[in-house]
Amino acid sequence: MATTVEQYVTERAGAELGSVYGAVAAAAREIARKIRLAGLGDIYGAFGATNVQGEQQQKLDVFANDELTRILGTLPCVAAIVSEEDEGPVLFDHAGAKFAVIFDPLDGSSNIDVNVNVGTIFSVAKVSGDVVASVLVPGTEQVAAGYVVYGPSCVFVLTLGSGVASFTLDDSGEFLLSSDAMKMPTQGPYYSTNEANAATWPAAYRDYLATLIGGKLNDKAYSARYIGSLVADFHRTLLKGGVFLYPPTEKAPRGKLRLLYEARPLAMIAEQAGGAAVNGADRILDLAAEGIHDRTALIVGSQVEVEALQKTVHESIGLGAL
Ligand code: AFP
Repeated sequence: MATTVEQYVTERAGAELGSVYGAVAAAAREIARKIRLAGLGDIYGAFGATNVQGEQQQKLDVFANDELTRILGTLPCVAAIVSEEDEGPVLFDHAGAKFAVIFDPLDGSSNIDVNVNVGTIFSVAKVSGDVVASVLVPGTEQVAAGYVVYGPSCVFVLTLGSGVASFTLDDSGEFLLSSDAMKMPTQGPYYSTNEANAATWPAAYRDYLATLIGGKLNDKAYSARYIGSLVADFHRTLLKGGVFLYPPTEKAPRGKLRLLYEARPLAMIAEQAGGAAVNGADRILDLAAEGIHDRTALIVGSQVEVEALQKTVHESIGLGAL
């Protein structure tokens, strides 16, 4: 018998966390259905409002956020959800609840209208006392993480802090185990970045990219791949190896991506698959957040590429060897 997401998590981490993953899977199934049929309903395009990040909300952003909030809100073990789309946490009146679920409901949503992969990214934190304080602590305290990529097939990837597994949505609406013990290659064939921003990156990042393009990192020949949908770019990097980088830019000097909703969950998955994730100088999972919507630079991928980038950044800021 094939294993569902909820069964897999329940067997390894108990029924409460199993129910959280079951709820995310249920929401993802609805989101996947909505995306699949998007062209047939009035679902493409902007919702007509901006979110707390100042970005145009797409109709599917709103649907995905509502769906996750609604389903997770029914679980007695969930104290709160913290969403990229909301200004603050949504608290539930569940006595003794011990988890907060932190998510980007639909990442890469500007790609929806052109039928390009998008995704849901999430992590689970333990709540003790104040919800916000509980989620600002370094990412090493995360209980678990995962993402769903809505692509040619719909895939749910998760870590419970010990390895990475993936599940594929079947025709009956169940995510079934399709790959256990996933490993990221130690050095990959791809780099993935928005090179149009390179002129305003710190020089160390330009030097690093020139090293990759010049075949000077262990004589490896690289190809470029960039979708502009983090989940999809990360998923390829996880499977094939290489590096995804979104460095600081003039427009976003602290980076564009969100520490809580994007960088931390993917960093945990990358590390659990044998890869690495840094903000340039420091490991992503060691960073505490100042606010729930903090942004960060993100360099994530195979060990060889991420270590080489970190070394280049350290040298550029005079930190010396790692
Ligand atoms: P949207 O959700 O607004 O499409 O943003 C997507 C995203 O946060 C992330 O998924 C991509 O990696 C990144 O932005 C792409 O940013 P650029 O368009 O600046 O390359």
